[in-house]
Amino acid sequence: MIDINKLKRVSVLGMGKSGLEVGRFFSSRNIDVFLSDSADRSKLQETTSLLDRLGIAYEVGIHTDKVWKDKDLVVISPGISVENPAVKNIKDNGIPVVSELELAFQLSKAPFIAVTGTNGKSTTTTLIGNFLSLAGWDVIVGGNIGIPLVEKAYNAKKEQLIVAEVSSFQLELVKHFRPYISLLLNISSDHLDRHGSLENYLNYKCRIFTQQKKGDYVLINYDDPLLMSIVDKIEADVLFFSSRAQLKNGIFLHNNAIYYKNGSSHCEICNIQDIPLQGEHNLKNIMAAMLVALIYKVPSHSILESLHNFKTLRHRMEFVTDIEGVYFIDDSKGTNPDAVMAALNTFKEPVILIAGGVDKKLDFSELCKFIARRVKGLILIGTTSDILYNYCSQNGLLQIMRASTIEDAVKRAYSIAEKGDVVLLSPGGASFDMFKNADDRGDKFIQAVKNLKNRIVR
Ligand code: UMA
Repeated sequence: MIDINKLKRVSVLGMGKSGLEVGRFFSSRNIDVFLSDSADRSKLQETTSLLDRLGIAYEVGIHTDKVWKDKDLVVISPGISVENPAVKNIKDNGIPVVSELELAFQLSKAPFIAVTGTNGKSTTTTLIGNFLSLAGWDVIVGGNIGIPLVEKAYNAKKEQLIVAEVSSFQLELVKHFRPYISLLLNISSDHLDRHGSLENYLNYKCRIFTQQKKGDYVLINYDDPLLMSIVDKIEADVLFFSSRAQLKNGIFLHNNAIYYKNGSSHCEICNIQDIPLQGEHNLKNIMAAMLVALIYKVPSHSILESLHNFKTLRHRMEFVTDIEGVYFIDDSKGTNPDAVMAALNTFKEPVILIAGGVDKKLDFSELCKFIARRVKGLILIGTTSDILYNYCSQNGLLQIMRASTIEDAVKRAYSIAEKGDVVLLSPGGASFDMFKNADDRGDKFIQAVKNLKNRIVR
């Protein structure tokens, strides 16, 4: 286990959100810290001037041996794979490597509630945070959702609760990570460019419960066959959630109401008409979050009050505006095929889909069959344009256009839209080909829609 009082010299690989936070954490505790980032100096100007101001040492453009020489520990940013030669070199030289998640866990007195899955992680993490804090718990929400945890976890008191969104990237480098409750929401193809196969991706996700023991909880989606295939590996107590089956142990949907059953106790939590979020996928996210709230004995009325106050997260099925009766929806965080299908399933209206992005080596054949059946038109952006174009046209979709920029995509979508249609940005790929990240892509989409509206509605 990491003893912060014994750490003298540490380094951090990657100077993004996570790396920067870890650097500041160690530096403010007078531990000699060194940061290393392989990107060009020109891309890191803001970061390097901040590090200069803070007096933190760093290198850019390359990971040299300075990263591991005379170091007690190296913290690896989530975006850097364990297969990266720099990480292998550090390990080969016998220096311990951890992810920021593992570091945060080891330094925390507060228990962790950890949420993973391919889709719905941020929504479920936020819901759990909301349910518990409205019921009076002192909650810290963070992790992959965009809030590094190390500083908050180190300062947390044991009565507090840490609700962490956890990615497969962060789980690559955990060792003792043992949440009190872990949630596995769903598994479908994602990040295969990094993990190589669906099996490897699933194995990394399973690390969320490897250290959990009886008395801890693992909450599993009963409707997901891949997740059900790993239940036997779990030592902790398992509870299920389902929108399709009536369960003996867990939370489920039956006759349009949500029920909780545990042994002989059985109660109705609410009717689905009381739920403001749309789509079966959201119903499952809500049930998973409710299970956590029920473990902490949060009363149903408090869960419902919290649900009513829930605001859609940024860039996740976020309503932008309407232009002459055409509705624009931003789902920039829909970065894999399942997310796009879930997004399309929430609309009864005709949809013009804007999709495409970085290829994460995913199989788009099922998605394209679905798109061809479901959408009125498809506007393609980014590096996966060709793959999507070929599959969708083979499946009979006639209205397909390519766009060079997001502005162009918005204009083309509007040109074929009629009153009552929905224009949906749900890319099904990562954003780094054309944008800084998914937030940047969403922001630029919103801006493009607003610009178009200003030109049209005078
Ligand atoms: N870098 C190197 N060497 C390399 C590769 C990258 O130095 O070989 C550098 C890059 O030049 C860059 C830095 O590493 O400067 C970026 O680090 P990072 O990719 O880990 O990004 P952070 O800004 O630190 O954000 C990370 C998570 N990013 C990823 O997992 C890719 C964020 O999740 C997370 O919110 C944040 O830490 C705080 O915990 C984002 C994400 O896309 C949202 N996650 C994936 C997803 O949700 O699908 C897993």
